[in-house]
Amino acid sequence: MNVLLCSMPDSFEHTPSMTMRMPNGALASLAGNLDPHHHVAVADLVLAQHDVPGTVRRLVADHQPDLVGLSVMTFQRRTAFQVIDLLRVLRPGIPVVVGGYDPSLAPEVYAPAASGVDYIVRGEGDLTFRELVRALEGGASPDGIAGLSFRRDGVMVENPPRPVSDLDREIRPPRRDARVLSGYTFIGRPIDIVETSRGCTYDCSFCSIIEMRGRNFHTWSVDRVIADIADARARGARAIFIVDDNVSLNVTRFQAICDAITRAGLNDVDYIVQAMTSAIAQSGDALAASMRRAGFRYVFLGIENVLDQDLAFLKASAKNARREGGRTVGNATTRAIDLLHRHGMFVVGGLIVGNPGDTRASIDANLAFARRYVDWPYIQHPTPYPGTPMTREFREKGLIVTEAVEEYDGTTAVVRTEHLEADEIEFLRWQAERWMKVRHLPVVVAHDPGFVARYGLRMLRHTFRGTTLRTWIGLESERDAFRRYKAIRRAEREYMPAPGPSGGGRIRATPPAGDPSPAQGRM
Ligand code: B12
Ligand code: SF4
Repeated sequence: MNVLLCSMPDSFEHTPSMTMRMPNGALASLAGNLDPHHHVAVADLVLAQHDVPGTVRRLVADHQPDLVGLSVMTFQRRTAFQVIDLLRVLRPGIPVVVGGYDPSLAPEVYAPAASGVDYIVRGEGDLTFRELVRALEGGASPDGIAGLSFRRDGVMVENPPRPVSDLDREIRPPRRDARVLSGYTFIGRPIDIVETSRGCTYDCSFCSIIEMRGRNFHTWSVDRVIADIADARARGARAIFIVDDNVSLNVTRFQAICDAITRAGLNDVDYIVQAMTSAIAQSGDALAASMRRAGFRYVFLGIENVLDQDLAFLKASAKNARREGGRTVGNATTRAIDLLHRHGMFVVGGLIVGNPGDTRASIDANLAFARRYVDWPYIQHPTPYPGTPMTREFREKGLIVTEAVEEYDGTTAVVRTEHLEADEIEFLRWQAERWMKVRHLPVVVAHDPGFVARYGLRMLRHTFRGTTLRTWIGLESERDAFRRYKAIRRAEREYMPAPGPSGGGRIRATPPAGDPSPAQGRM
């Protein structure tokens, strides 16, 4: 069969496509786990933001798919429906499969026949999708396929869930050669992604991972990880993002991976990873030194918040606790940052501001912390993704201000606090964060001078979009610039322009009639 797999084009404020266009790890993994005789084309539409409808048309014409699969995050839901509309115009009868976080955690949104979706793959998709394609090829019923929802007589039937996979035994390596678009980049370097494990045993209230797969941790062997990194590197990657949910759950294993990278001579690549502050702080110099030797450059730390009350709300106290002699002796964040800095790495500071009890002072405290300690801010607002415990709390407190999920991109404030309006929270973050980003520019110049020479001005313009000469010379307030920035963001979210004479394009701007609103169902 000809299978076309697409990820959605939508990106958000902290990952402007000019500097960061990453492959979606799910699609290459799905491709690698299909039976080898299928023709699979993987297309990350983030590489085609300038012309999504045209690219979809071309992909359909070039690959003549018998089946299309879409990977969807919640903030990409609206775009996904628009892409499905276009597919229905181009190939009316084609089976459409959706998977990823949004279809898994809000399947009811994709259930109405008007959604245009035929199959929903819930949770880990590699094996479910393989079995679905086998069933379609052989004309068999999808009845017994665990983890699948399928349409029968117009109604979406939900098969039982599939247990999480035993990675080494069951999940084959990704197929990067199935990608048909090019241009993945991280600040000018070709980038790829690698998984070494899946899952997490914590239960932070804002994170989708627990609802997605439960609390567990599964790993691949170090040898398989090194082979995968070597494959990515051989295909040209000079930056690699380790996308594990929480690689730092087992620091001994993580350090073994770092050392194996060095031994294999794969340390000429810039590595990026996300880690817990407690794990980094606890492991001291040994882990940090191994990471640096292996080429780790940016470490995203899930600091979440610097105030205890907020950490408690986010259920992120334990993962940020500093422990000595078996006792908690404070917060691990500054120690983790100090260690990473001492070993020459940069900290991407993940903070969440705008929690229910937040005041201007508590948000300011977090912004001041970021200003002082982190190299690159990755500050977000709590976002009510389907199925998270935090979403339930925000809903119960009546603090969610919009159900327009295309705004659920993490940097658009879609909830208010008990003391501040959503817009005010976003303004405070936006105003502070731009300058923190500018501060990191010299580091980027030193590492990637060619890229900065080419794109530096555009990067600055992007960071300060909304700001005009009038703002700089004080003829208008920063709030005017912020309003303009918000309008630009709204426009940026439109990836599917209105239909032209050739048809296609935006057919429907809102989710299909008959959908439960996100307020219903599992949100
Ligand atoms: C790596 C990562 C990123 C990277 C790269 C994203 C990319 N290019 O895809 C970066 C840092 C850029 C990123 C950014 C964002 N991310 Co992110 N990210 C992740 C992370 C850590 C791992 C995702 C991954 O690659 N996993 C490995 C692959 C193999 O697993 P998978 O994606 O789950 O895919 C499997 C199944 O879902 C399924 N599947 C997936 N798609 C499809 C499609 C089909 C057809 C089928 C059949 C099956 C299927 O099968 C796959 C294989 O088993 C997750 C999870 C986490 N713990 O935080 C968050 C996560 C996916 N991100 C999330 C969000 C919200 C974002 C942001 C919007 C904001 C933010 N929090 O940073 C931005 C926006 C991204 C953008 N496009 O601009 C949310 C999504 C929540 C939701 N309900 O939508 C998650 C779950 C984190 C969370 N907050 O809980 N992210
Ligand atoms: S530690 Fe990270 S992956 Fe684990 S539940 Fe918390 S935010 Fe999610």
